[in-house]
Amino acid sequence: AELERTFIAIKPDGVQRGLISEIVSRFERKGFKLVAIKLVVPSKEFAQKHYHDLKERPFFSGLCDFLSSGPVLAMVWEGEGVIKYGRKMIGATDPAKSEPGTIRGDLAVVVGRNIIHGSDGPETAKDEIALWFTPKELVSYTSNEEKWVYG
Ligand code: DAT
Ligand code: MG
Repeated sequence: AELERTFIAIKPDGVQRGLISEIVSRFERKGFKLVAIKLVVPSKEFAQKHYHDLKERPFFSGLCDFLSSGPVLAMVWEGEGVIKYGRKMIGATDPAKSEPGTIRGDLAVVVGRNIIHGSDGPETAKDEIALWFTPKELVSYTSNEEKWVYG
Protein backbone atom coordinates (compact mmCIF):
# COMPACT_ATOMS: atom_id res chain seq x y z
CA ALA A 1 0.00 0.00 0.00
CA GLU A 2 1.12 3.52 -0.78
CA LEU A 3 2.50 5.70 1.99
CA GLU A 4 -0.03 8.52 1.71
CA ARG A 5 -0.74 10.08 5.08
CA THR A 6 -3.20 12.66 6.37
CA PHE A 7 -3.71 14.57 9.59
CA ILE A 8 -7.09 14.04 11.25
CA ALA A 9 -8.13 15.66 14.54
CA ILE A 10 -11.23 15.29 16.67
CA LYS A 11 -11.89 18.79 17.98
CA PRO A 12 -12.84 19.56 21.61
CA ASP A 13 -16.59 19.28 20.84
CA GLY A 14 -16.16 15.78 19.40
CA VAL A 15 -14.04 14.67 22.36
CA GLN A 16 -16.47 16.16 24.92
CA ARG A 17 -19.43 14.55 23.16
CA GLY A 18 -17.90 11.10 23.45
CA LEU A 19 -17.46 10.64 19.70
CA ILE A 20 -13.83 9.43 19.71
CA SER A 21 -14.60 5.74 19.27
CA GLU A 22 -17.32 6.40 16.67
CA ILE A 23 -14.96 8.47 14.51
CA VAL A 24 -11.83 6.31 14.95
CA SER A 25 -13.96 3.29 14.15
CA ARG A 26 -15.05 4.72 10.78
CA PHE A 27 -11.44 5.16 9.65
CA GLU A 28 -10.45 1.74 10.99
CA ARG A 29 -13.33 -0.08 9.34
CA LYS A 30 -12.65 1.61 6.03
CA GLY A 31 -9.24 -0.06 6.00
CA PHE A 32 -7.01 2.93 6.70
CA LYS A 33 -4.07 2.45 9.08
CA LEU A 34 -3.50 4.48 12.24
CA VAL A 35 0.15 5.58 12.47
CA ALA A 36 -0.01 8.18 15.26
CA ILE A 37 -2.47 9.25 17.96
CA LYS A 38 -2.40 11.52 21.02
CA LEU A 39 -4.73 13.61 23.16
CA VAL A 40 -3.54 17.21 23.58
CA VAL A 41 -4.86 20.59 24.67
CA PRO A 42 -3.32 22.98 22.13
CA SER A 43 -2.44 26.52 23.17
CA LYS A 44 -4.11 29.41 21.36
CA GLU A 45 -0.78 30.17 19.65
CA PHE A 46 -0.59 26.57 18.43
CA ALA A 47 -4.17 26.76 17.14
CA GLN A 48 -3.25 29.94 15.25
CA LYS A 49 -0.38 28.08 13.59
CA HIS A 50 -2.65 25.19 12.66
CA TYR A 51 -5.23 27.53 11.10
CA HIS A 52 -2.76 30.16 9.75
CA ASP A 53 -4.36 30.01 6.27
CA LEU A 54 -7.55 31.45 7.77
CA LYS A 55 -6.03 34.36 9.73
CA GLU A 56 -7.82 37.01 7.64
CA ARG A 57 -11.26 35.46 8.21
CA PRO A 58 -13.65 37.08 10.72
CA PHE A 59 -14.12 33.81 12.62
CA PHE A 60 -10.35 33.17 13.02
CA SER A 61 -10.02 34.25 16.66
CA GLY A 62 -13.14 32.40 17.79
CA LEU A 63 -12.02 29.33 15.88
CA CYS A 64 -8.61 29.33 17.59
CA ASP A 65 -10.20 29.90 21.02
CA PHE A 66 -12.45 26.94 20.35
CA LEU A 67 -9.67 24.59 19.17
CA SER A 68 -7.63 25.43 22.27
CA SER A 69 -10.61 25.14 24.66
CA GLY A 70 -10.08 21.48 25.53
CA PRO A 71 -8.60 18.14 24.52
CA VAL A 72 -8.08 17.44 20.83
CA LEU A 73 -7.45 13.89 19.58
CA ALA A 74 -4.68 14.29 17.00
CA MET A 75 -4.09 11.43 14.58
CA VAL A 76 -2.26 10.44 11.44
CA TRP A 77 -3.95 7.94 9.13
CA GLU A 78 -2.29 6.17 6.21
CA GLY A 79 -3.64 4.52 3.07
CA GLU A 80 -4.19 4.83 -0.65
CA GLY A 81 -6.11 8.03 -1.33
CA VAL A 82 -6.52 8.74 2.41
CA ILE A 83 -6.25 12.54 2.06
CA LYS A 84 -9.08 12.95 -0.41
CA TYR A 85 -11.20 10.06 0.80
CA GLY A 86 -10.78 11.17 4.42
CA ARG A 87 -12.28 14.54 3.45
CA LYS A 88 -15.14 12.69 1.76
CA MET A 89 -15.79 10.70 4.93
CA ILE A 90 -15.72 13.92 6.97
CA GLY A 91 -18.21 15.76 4.74
CA ALA A 92 -18.73 19.44 3.90
CA THR A 93 -17.36 22.12 6.24
CA ASP A 94 -20.89 23.20 7.22
CA PRO A 95 -22.69 20.16 8.71
CA ALA A 96 -25.97 21.59 7.40
CA LYS A 97 -24.59 20.88 3.92
CA SER A 98 -22.81 17.59 4.71
CA GLU A 99 -24.45 14.49 3.26
CA PRO A 100 -25.95 11.92 5.62
CA GLY A 101 -23.43 9.11 5.95
CA THR A 102 -20.56 11.52 6.46
CA ILE A 103 -19.10 12.20 9.90
CA ARG A 104 -20.30 15.82 10.05
CA GLY A 105 -23.57 14.94 8.33
CA ASP A 106 -24.36 12.25 10.87
CA LEU A 107 -22.90 13.78 14.03
CA ALA A 108 -22.81 17.60 13.88
CA VAL A 109 -25.21 20.50 13.27
CA VAL A 110 -23.39 23.85 12.94
CA VAL A 111 -20.15 25.00 11.27
CA GLY A 112 -18.62 26.36 14.48
CA ARG A 113 -18.93 22.92 16.12
CA ASN A 114 -18.20 20.52 13.28
CA ILE A 115 -16.24 18.05 15.48
CA ILE A 116 -13.41 17.03 13.15
CA HIS A 117 -10.52 18.36 11.08
CA GLY A 118 -8.90 16.72 8.06
CA SER A 119 -6.04 17.92 5.86
CA ASP A 120 -7.29 19.29 2.53
CA GLY A 121 -4.36 18.25 0.29
CA PRO A 122 -0.86 16.71 0.14
CA GLU A 123 0.93 19.94 1.11
CA THR A 124 -1.28 20.73 4.11
CA ALA A 125 -1.15 17.07 5.17
CA LYS A 126 2.64 17.22 5.25
CA ASP A 127 2.69 20.56 7.11
CA GLU A 128 0.01 19.58 9.64
CA ILE A 129 1.61 16.22 10.43
CA ALA A 130 4.93 18.02 11.03
CA LEU A 131 3.21 20.65 13.22
CA TRP A 132 1.39 18.15 15.46
CA PHE A 133 3.82 15.22 15.59
CA THR A 134 7.55 14.58 15.89
CA PRO A 135 8.94 11.99 13.41
CA LYS A 136 9.40 9.55 16.32
CA GLU A 137 5.69 9.64 17.09
CA LEU A 138 4.84 8.30 13.63
CA VAL A 139 4.80 4.54 14.00
CA SER A 140 5.70 2.43 10.97
CA TYR A 141 4.40 -1.12 11.13
CA THR A 142 2.88 -3.74 8.90
CA SER A 143 -0.81 -4.18 9.43
CA ASN A 144 -1.92 -7.79 9.20
CA GLU A 145 -4.96 -6.60 7.28
CA GLU A 146 -3.01 -5.00 4.45
CA LYS A 147 -3.09 -7.98 2.11
CA TRP A 148 -6.85 -8.27 2.61
CA VAL A 149 -7.52 -4.55 2.14
CA TYR A 150 -5.28 -4.13 -0.92
CA GLY A 151 -4.98 -7.65 -2.33
P1 DAT B 1 -12.60 22.47 6.88
O1 DAT B 1 -12.52 22.22 8.36
O2 DAT B 1 -13.76 21.74 6.26
O3 DAT B 1 -11.30 22.19 6.17
P2 DAT B 1 -11.97 25.31 6.56
O4 DAT B 1 -10.55 24.89 6.47
O5 DAT B 1 -12.50 26.19 5.49
O6 DAT B 1 -12.94 24.02 6.65
O7 DAT B 1 -12.24 26.03 7.95
C1 DAT B 1 -11.66 25.54 9.13
C2 DAT B 1 -12.68 25.57 10.23
O8 DAT B 1 -13.09 26.93 10.44
C3 DAT B 1 -13.98 24.82 9.92
O9 DAT B 1 -13.88 23.45 10.19
C4 DAT B 1 -14.95 25.51 10.83
C5 DAT B 1 -14.46 26.95 10.84
N1 DAT B 1 -15.22 27.75 9.86
C6 DAT B 1 -15.11 27.69 8.52
N2 DAT B 1 -15.95 28.55 7.92
C7 DAT B 1 -16.63 29.16 8.93
C8 DAT B 1 -17.64 30.15 8.99
N3 DAT B 1 -18.14 30.69 7.88
N4 DAT B 1 -18.08 30.52 10.21
C9 DAT B 1 -17.58 29.97 11.33
N5 DAT B 1 -16.63 29.06 11.35
C10 DAT B 1 -16.15 28.64 10.17
MG1 MG C 1 -9.48 23.20 6.20
